[in-house]
Amino acid sequence: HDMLPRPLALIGAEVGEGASDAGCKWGSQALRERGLAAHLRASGRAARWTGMVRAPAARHSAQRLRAVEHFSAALAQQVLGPARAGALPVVVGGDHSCAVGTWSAVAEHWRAQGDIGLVWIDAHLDAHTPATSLSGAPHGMPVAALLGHGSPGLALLQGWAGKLKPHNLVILGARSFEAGEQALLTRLGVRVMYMEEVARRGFGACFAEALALVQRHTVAWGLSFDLDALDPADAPGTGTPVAAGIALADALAALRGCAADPACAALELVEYNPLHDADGRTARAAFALLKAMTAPQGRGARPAPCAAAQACAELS
Ligand code: Z70
Ligand code: MN
Ligand code: MN
Ligand code: MN
Repeated sequence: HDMLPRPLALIGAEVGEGASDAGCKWGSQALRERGLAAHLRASGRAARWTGMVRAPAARHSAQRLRAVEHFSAALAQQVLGPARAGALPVVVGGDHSCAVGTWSAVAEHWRAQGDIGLVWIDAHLDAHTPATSLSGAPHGMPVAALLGHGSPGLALLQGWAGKLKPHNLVILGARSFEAGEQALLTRLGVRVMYMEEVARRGFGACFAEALALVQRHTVAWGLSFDLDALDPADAPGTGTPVAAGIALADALAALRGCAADPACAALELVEYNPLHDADGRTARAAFALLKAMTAPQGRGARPAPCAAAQACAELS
C-alpha cells in the first residue's frame, strides 16, 4: 500500500458562538499565525491550511443556535473536500460545536462503506439537547446532535440523522456534566470513561481500550480532543478549565502516531482560547498534541528525526 503519510489539511473552525465565552472564535487564527502548519511539517508530513470557516456573529442566545447551524453546514463542506482528495482533515477550533460539522462530513464521506467511530476526549459530556441544557450553549450539545438527538438543524446536517451509533463512541476524561446529558448517554449505552477511571487506570490504558472499541464495528474512526480535558496546569487557555484533568505528558505519550492508522478519518482539536493564554502555554500544548497525533509512525515508534535531533545524535 501507499507508504507516504497522507498530507494534513488544516481547517480553521472560527466559532465561539457555541460557548458563553466567545474567545475561542479566535483560536484557530492564533494557532495559524504561530506557525502550526510549519510545526507539523517538521515531523515529515505535508501540511497546509485548506480553509477557514467563520461563524456569523450572534448576540442573543436564540441567534446562537442558528449561527452554529449555518456554520456547521459550511464547515462540513470544507472537511468533505480534503477527505475526498485523500488528505487527512485536521479541524482546529473554535468552540466544540464545530464537531457537528466535522463528524457529519466524515460520516457522510464514509456512509456507503459503513459506520464511523469517534473517541471524544473532554472534561465535559457535550451531550445536551436544547431541552436539557441549563446554559443553552451549543458547544454543550454536539455529541447529542451526532447521535441524532436535539436540534434538527444540527442532527439532520447532510440530510440524515444518526452520524454516530452509540456503540461506536467513547468519551474519555469527563468530570463536569449535568444530569440530563448523562441520562441520554446512559439510555443510549454510550461508554464513558470518567476522569476517575482515567486517573485510576492511566490515560494510556483507557485510550487504547477506547480506540479498540471505536475500531471494532466501523470502517473509519476519528478523534475529537477538547483542550479542557487536560489539567489546567498544562492548558489554562481554554473557555472552561476544569480541575484535575489529564496530564499533557500522558496524552502525548498515548496519542503519538495514532493518525498513522489508515482508518483514521480525521482529527479535531478544540476550545483553544488565546485570550486566556498570555504565556503561550496552551498554544504549545495544542502544537505538541497535534504533532504527536500526526507523527508518521505508529505508537511506540521512534519520533521522526529533525534538524535538532540530528545535532543531538552528533553530540552523543
Ligand atoms: C455545560 C453546558 C461545555 C465545553 C463547556 C458545559 C459545556 N455542560 N463544553 N465547555 N467544551 O453549558 O452545557
Ligand atoms: Mn467539549
Ligand atoms: Mn469541554
Ligand atoms: Mn528534535
